[in-house]
Amino acid sequence: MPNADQNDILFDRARAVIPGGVNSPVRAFKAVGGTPRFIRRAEGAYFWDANDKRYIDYIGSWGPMILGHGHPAVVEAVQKAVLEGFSYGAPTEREIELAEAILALVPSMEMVRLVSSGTEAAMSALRLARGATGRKHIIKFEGCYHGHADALLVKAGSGLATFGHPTSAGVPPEVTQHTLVLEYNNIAQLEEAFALHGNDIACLMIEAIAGNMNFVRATPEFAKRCRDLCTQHGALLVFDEVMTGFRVGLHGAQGVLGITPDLTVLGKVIGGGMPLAAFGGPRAIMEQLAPLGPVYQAGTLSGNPVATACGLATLKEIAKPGFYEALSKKTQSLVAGLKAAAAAEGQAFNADSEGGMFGFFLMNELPQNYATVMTTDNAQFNALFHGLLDRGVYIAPALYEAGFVSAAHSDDDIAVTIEAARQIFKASKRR
Ligand code: HOZ
Repeated sequence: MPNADQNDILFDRARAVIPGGVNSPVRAFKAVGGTPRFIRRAEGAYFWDANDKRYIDYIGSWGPMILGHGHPAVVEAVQKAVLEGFSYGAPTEREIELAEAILALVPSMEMVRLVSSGTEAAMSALRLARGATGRKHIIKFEGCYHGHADALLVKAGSGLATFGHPTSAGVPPEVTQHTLVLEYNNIAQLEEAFALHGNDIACLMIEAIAGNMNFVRATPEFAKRCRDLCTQHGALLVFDEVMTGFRVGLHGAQGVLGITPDLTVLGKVIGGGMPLAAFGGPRAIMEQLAPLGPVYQAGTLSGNPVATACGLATLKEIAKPGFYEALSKKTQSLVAGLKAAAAAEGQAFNADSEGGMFGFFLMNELPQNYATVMTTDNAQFNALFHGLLDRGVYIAPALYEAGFVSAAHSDDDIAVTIEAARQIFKASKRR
């Protein structure tokens, strides 16, 4: 069978042994249809699927690959670490080095704990916030994703007096009854929520530049109101910077917005592509964690020596002078080129970016919240997704995901991407 599609063959095999054929749902292409591409290898700004077709990669493992795939300094650090052992379950000097490097770059954090995934970090930050304040309630925003801990898989109730409803089977309503889900960028609603529940709120958790409803910024006024209301009511402000940390800039979304959160949740870039995440904040709060304090948290692979080597090598590269200026310029040129191509073909379109993270929308205005993002015409997005994929450009297979540019993307990659999008916009005009 010389022309058999190897992705189809692998997908059939995968579905027999892995639910849906994937180990994380969005990879299944359910939203866009078609067969997921099974990746064989990656290098720089590209990866190759099972048919050996090359794609310009704009997901970068959903954020971590800020240097591109296989950066020589990172590969060298990982190879060296692997030879010294995969995991010890005992402390290492490298964990201290990584903690010191993170704290030096994120001034709101005085102490940090390393864990293995963003979900774990967000879940632990939440427990810490509740433990440190002695309160139960938490605020989150519709469209912000903080991993799949039970209390965070929740949608809004019918009003501010009713708390959230689970969005997943297997989550008892009792577990989400303390989670209040509010509309992103809605200051009036936020004020009302604090007026009603302020003294019972342990924390407000937010992606201050949201990357799980495509790319939506908190307005500076909204972000400031979050900070002020938390301070006023003794609640902790938790910035989930799993996506934005070291991605939108060297000091994360908090640096971009000039807001100091109480706790910060990190992941993705700090592991450079290996399973590593973290949460941190002021010493007095972090010392509530076991073994010092009463809030329990632990992990066999936390601070793993290979993952920390990968993260450290990545942080060293991105902290070099001019790194974010160059990355931002590249991302901005992609966004500007896509906008110009859409305008030339009469396609409703808008786009935004910060550092190496971007989003685009098949509508003229930049959305301010999840409900607006979800008014996107699905069929139009899917046509764009598959048109790009056919032309060797891989963007996230869902309209509610952000995109990522790496230092390895060349001007030519950006130009090829813009031209591919222009062709698709033009073809869709004819339909
Ligand atoms: N949590 C990611 C979407 N925002 C998906 C991660 C993955 O499938 O690798």
